Amino acid sequence: MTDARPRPKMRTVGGTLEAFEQDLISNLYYQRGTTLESASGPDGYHTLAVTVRDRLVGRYARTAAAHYQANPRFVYYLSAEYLLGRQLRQNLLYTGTEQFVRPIAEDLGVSLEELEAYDVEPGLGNGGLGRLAACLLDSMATLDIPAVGYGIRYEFGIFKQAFRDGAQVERPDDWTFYGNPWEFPAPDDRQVVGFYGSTAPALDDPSGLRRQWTPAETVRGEPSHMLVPGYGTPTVNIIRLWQARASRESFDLSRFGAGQYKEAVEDIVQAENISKVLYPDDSTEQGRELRLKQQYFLVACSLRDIIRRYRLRNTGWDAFPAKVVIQLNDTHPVMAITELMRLLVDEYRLDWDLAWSITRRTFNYTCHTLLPEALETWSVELLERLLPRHMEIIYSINHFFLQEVAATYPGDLDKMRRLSIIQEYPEKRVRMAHLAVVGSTAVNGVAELHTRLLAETTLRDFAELWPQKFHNVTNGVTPRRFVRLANPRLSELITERLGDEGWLTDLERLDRLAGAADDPAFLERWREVKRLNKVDLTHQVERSTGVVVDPDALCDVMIKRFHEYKRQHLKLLHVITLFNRLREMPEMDMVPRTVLFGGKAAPGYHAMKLLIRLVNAVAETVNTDPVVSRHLKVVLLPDYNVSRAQVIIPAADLSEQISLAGKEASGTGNMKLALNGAVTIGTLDGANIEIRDRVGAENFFLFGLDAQQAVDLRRHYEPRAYYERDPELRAAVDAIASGVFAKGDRSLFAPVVDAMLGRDEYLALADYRAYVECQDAVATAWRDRDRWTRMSVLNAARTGFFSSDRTVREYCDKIWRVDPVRVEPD
Ligand code: 9GP
Repeated sequence: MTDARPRPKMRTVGGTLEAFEQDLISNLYYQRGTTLESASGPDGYHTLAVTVRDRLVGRYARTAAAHYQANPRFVYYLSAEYLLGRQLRQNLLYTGTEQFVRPIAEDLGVSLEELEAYDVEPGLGNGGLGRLAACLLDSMATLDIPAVGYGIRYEFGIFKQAFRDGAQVERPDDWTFYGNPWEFPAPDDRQVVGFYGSTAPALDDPSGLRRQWTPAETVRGEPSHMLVPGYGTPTVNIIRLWQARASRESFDLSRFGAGQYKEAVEDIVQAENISKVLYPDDSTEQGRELRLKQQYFLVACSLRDIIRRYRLRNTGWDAFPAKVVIQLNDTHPVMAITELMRLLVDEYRLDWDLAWSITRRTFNYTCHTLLPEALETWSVELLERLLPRHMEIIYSINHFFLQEVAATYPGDLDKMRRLSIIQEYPEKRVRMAHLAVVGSTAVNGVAELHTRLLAETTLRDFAELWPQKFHNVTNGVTPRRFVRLANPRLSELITERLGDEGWLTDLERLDRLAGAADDPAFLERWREVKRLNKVDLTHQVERSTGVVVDPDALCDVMIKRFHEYKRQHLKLLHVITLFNRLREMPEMDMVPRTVLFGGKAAPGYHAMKLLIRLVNAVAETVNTDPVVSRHLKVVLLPDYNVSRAQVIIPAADLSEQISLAGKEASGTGNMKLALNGAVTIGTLDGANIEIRDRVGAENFFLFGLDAQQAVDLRRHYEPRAYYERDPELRAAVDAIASGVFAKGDRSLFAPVVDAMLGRDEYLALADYRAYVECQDAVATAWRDRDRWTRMSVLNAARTGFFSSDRTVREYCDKIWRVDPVRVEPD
């Protein structure tokens, strides 16, 4: 390594620059077995990653020691997904080593950006639910909360999205292909999990409630962990991930010897399929069984690990709920309730009532949906086969619960039927949300409207029975990743204006920016930041789609999973309306816009895959039309993920949050976008309402039905009437039907038109006119540069409430009742 220029002597928590450089060289040599002269790109990345990671290891060791010493109450967060995003930049920032890397890399003739290209996003998540889990872990560490996240180490994650002829194709996300330098294997803590088999009475138990399960199959859970550092604190928590491995006996040596190679490894393949992918397609019986296997695998491994940890410092079971609080992230890990009962009653031989009291005091449940179809149920037949003992336990829990219900509502059979954990018709199924509510101390929704609607509709009978169980904890996002890392330019401007970086851990300090909204010089700089971010985005768009977009156009962004209730089709109707207007009046003075979509559709969700195809088809038509494309561009960026979000969000001017009111539990993209100065166009849904309350009605473009109006309208809704009476709407729908976006093929997108004119489940046609008018108001506001920039500044200034630090504090106060544990500083 050359040492051409004198470099400043720097010392941070990450050590000195010289020490960092030494460690890099030594890691390259001893860990990668190579030298500076012959190192490849992946060598460089891995060496850098390991060198940065090692700065966290000392902190992790001190955190573990402090936790051991304090023996505090721990939060154990159980989640099917974690959408962590790339780790390198985050860990450079959190260790204070960012400043070292640039000069060193410069000397070596390689840029940080080049190295970062090898930093792959862990394929452990899917959408808002998983990203929320990642934000909460970040905030827990930042607030020194003793916590462990538990999840599955999916080999292929969800999938990588590509487009072929505009259609989504799913490719495996082989995210560990080059290895994952951020992860530590922990083979000593492996667990064994059983499936199938039979149960028998425990001979010494007169109550009949204790039984013996003999599984027919076992699988090993191999743990590893990734470090979760806090920002501005030495606390480093972990996320523990389980990967399924066949038990040793699974390899059939005799078959292998006989040349039956496929058969010899059959059991291994079966076992390891459990952690292959996130959310395996559940449209087949096998797919459903695999999903349930995954869920049980996660909770069985995690609970044993939690008990192991508890027993390091505690004896007996009385203190268990005082030391262990388990948060169930949605219904996927809810089988943990029955598994803890099984462990306590069958294996640790506690009596049923004590076990139930411990269990109920240990668990809490966060519900993330309002869609009844998203509340999981499992067929009794499948459960009896896969987890026979758990099914018995569910029956017993339900039996005692319904006795309680009968005592509260004597003779009210209808109430019992509605509350029961078992749904009887049309087939017997276990309602996981009911099990979650019955087995938890606290249940929470994720935005005020969501919590209210849960209590009034989806979980109404439970909210009447146990009103004190229900809480609201509005979601939040981490400002470290979604402002500081994603938007360094804006962060610098904010820090300069506020005087220090305190806002990164106390986001409500952003409200002091409100005063700057009337300072023309500040507005100018704010605009400049946004413009530079838009230039970055245009490069990314061009690189991945070939479409050239204008950085000065209004950047109109809809980034989220494709789902009917989120109404990407409503946005598309607006786009087609603009297209039609421009075709009719080529000379019209339209505000130039780039409409940017990003999002994946579940592989089995055919309606949404067709919509993706339509978005791409409309984009192609718009972008190649010589007249229209002067004012309008449409892009669907492939493979939307956290890294792409970090480029799109800082560049967005307009944030599309247009779900039908009463359907989106919260949304968190809405928060990230507002914090980065995008103005929202949205309905009164999820956390939009709280965003609007804070930023002010004059800084938010509101349209459409509210939740109650939507329910009322649904009763007598006729989408065709809207179509008939609104010429622009008719023209937009007819354009799709005419085949203009499908090279004249009228049949390709006919199902989209049929769905709109037939049932229009999410009332897009009813909201169309209000939406288009609101978009016209957006365009008018955009023309007034100062007005728009003021709105943008005020959106960022007034959304500090939506920090996940505040969310975690609320969980701590209302639900977890845990205290921080301070870790010895560096
Ligand atoms: O759909 C909700 C989304 O509104 C919310 O922001 C997110 C985090 O709370 O959870 C999503 N829910 C799911 O992904 C599945 O229930």
